[in-house]
Amino acid sequence: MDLLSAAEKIKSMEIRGASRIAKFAAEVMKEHALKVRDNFDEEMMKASQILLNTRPTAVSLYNAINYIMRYTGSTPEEKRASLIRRAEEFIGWVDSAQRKIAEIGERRIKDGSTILTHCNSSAAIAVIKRAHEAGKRIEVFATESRPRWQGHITARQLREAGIEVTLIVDSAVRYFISEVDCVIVGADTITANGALVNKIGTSQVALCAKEARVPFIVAAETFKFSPKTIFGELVLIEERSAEEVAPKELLELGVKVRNPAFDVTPRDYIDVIITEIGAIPPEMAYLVIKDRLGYTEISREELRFDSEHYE
Ligand code: RUB
Repeated sequence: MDLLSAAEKIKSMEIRGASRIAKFAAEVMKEHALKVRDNFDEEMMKASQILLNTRPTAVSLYNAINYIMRYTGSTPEEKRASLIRRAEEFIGWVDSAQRKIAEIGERRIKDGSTILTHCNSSAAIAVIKRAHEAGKRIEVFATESRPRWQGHITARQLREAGIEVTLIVDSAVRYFISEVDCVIVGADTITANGALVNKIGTSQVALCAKEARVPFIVAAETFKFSPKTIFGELVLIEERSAEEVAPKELLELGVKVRNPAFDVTPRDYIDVIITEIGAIPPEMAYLVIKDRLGYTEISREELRFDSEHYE
């Protein structure tokens, strides 16, 4: 597949979900590296920027590109081999992290639980499926996740795994929260101060969960933690088109629409973040970025792409 069609697949959300986007980008970078003949560094840099320009919020894409672009070597052949190795390492990281998260997260789910999830997170679903496979009797409330209905994907995936699922409208979360034992969601980005950036509506779910004293659990691989936030950068929230929300007739009348795809849940609403290196409090986000991802103030220059590339 050529680079531009790959980028379009991410933009149009044919490929969506933070870890799937990152893994896909790694595969595309690898494929592209095999095709590049001259000016290897320059061409790979261009490819990185094209991919980064697709969707701005999920830091997994940024972390994938940054990881892959730290290839070494002096000849084009050495560089290509190093880049391909790093892309494969990243793909392996995605797969193994999710297995580990499922294993750790499953222990937090009690037999007989009702779980609520929002949007469609492969990490959250991996935890839920693992609990089901361990023989726990569980039920899931899945929100529709307007305007793109990712909740339908979640409901289908869980049902196909033999799990009891009830689909609810996004605004019914508070209505049902007293029947829920825990909330599990995924992450697009975790900031240095432990806040969660995830599908629009997540923070309302967290608010309801806190009010009802229902544990709010996040399933997030460490490549969802944002090194850029250590340096004070804010996470850019993607705003998508009005057509996703309103029919043409309304738009033609001059009705305005705002359609942010993500929102921010402050760390006080989060009980635990399940990562592949353990179940951690959100307050530990800074250490994950520093020690696990290896970013310190000294390595600021390691961040080869700054936010202007997103604009
Ligand atoms: C998807 C979304 C998911 C996270 C985590 O948004 O918000 O909760 O990406 O998913 P979109 P995963 O559909 O707009 O990409 O755990 O699969 O990485």
